[in-house]
Amino acid sequence: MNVFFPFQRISQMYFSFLATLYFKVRRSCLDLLITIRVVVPTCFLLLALSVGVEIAFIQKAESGTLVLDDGSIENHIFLVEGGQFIWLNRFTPSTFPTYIRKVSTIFGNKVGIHDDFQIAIFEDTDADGDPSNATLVYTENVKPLYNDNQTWNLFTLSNWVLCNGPGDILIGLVNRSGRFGYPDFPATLDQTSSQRRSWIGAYSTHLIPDPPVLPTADLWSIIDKTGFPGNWVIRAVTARSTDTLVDITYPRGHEMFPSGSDITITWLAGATTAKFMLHFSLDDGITWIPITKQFVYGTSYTWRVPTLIQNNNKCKIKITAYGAKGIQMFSDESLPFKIEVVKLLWPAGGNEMRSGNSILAQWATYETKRPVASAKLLWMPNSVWKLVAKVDGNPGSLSFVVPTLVPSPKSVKYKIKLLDEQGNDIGSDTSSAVIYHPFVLRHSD
Ligand SMILES: [Ca+2]
Ligand SMILES: [Ca+2]
Repeated sequence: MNVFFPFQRISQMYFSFLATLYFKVRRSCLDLLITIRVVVPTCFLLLALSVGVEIAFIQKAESGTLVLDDGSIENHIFLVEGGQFIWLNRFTPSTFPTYIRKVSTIFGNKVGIHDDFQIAIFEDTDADGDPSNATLVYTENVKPLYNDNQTWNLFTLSNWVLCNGPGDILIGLVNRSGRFGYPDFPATLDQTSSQRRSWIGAYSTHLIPDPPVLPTADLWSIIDKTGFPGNWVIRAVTARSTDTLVDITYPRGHEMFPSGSDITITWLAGATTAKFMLHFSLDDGITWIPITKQFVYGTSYTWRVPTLIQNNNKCKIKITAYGAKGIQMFSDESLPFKIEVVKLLWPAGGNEMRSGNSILAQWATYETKRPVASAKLLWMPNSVWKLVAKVDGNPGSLSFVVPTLVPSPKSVKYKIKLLDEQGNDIGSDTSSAVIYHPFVLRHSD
């Protein structure tokens, strides 16, 4: 017995231990089950709630546009002697607060692509239809992206502009490069019908104070009363809330970036956005290529511009915002910009040349896919590209004499083409038209 006693005790202890363990395990299983039952739905509920909050935020953004014009331009307005003026559209949004995100307009070809313009945003809360007592809330300086009389210049503002209302928002432009004698015809007017909401102001000094002041002293009128009834071609993109938005502030569109260079993409990020996915396109937004495999945090990213095999002016950036729980929010696309492998600096077009002239063609080369083995200069005198000269290596310039052509073309184009060891094209750039003057012999009478 004594022999077995300890064993019995041990076995008793053992069974008692097993029993305790069993009950403990059972209890902890139950606890676990209870925990799972309680915690899991709470998790789901919390997740659902937070996801729901993110979705609710998305619905709150409600983007809209402020538009008076019909999109077709019937007139271009400038001051008879030239000079700066301000032209504004009066909008009455149905809901406030309203954030102004982007302002757009169309410019005609009398405007220079390097001219300075100023966007000016005012609020007029008395809702009397007369913007004379409007308060300036925002200005931003911009340059035209396009001056072809048809492509919209869409300017994403560097800040979201909060208008608390009620009443009117005035969105105007000032031609800051305007000066005495400069017929820039900067203000495009839709005259198909008039909403009687477009205003104009100027000073006899030919200048507009910076920041602009309303009303101007010498000319302040609804445009209809000056003999030009219509609506300025100025629009705005708005939002009720910016919480879930992303707006790209750089690149803005129309920039030229050397192939292989670094640029810093920047954006405005809404309060509930947490992370971003960045893409680029080389075909005007038809297909998108990820810039990053992982989410990007913050509001800027340094991007190594891809090294292309050809100059490309259909490049775009897209940024998509996500909430902290991974819910996809809004996205924004830039306007198209250009990536260049090579640039023909001279003759670049817009100049003149005469047969017999000695010309030094010059080009700049950026990062190429493969080493440049040779370069060819071509020209198009009669709708077909013909070789002007070929050089070994990539000297960046070569000289040639302009031949005399019969019949004589009115204009010609030039092209620089870079070739690799195997003779494959690894980059080219074409000039715009160069006026061609033939060498003419005259006899005396
Ligand atoms: Ca029209
Ligand atoms: Ca007023």
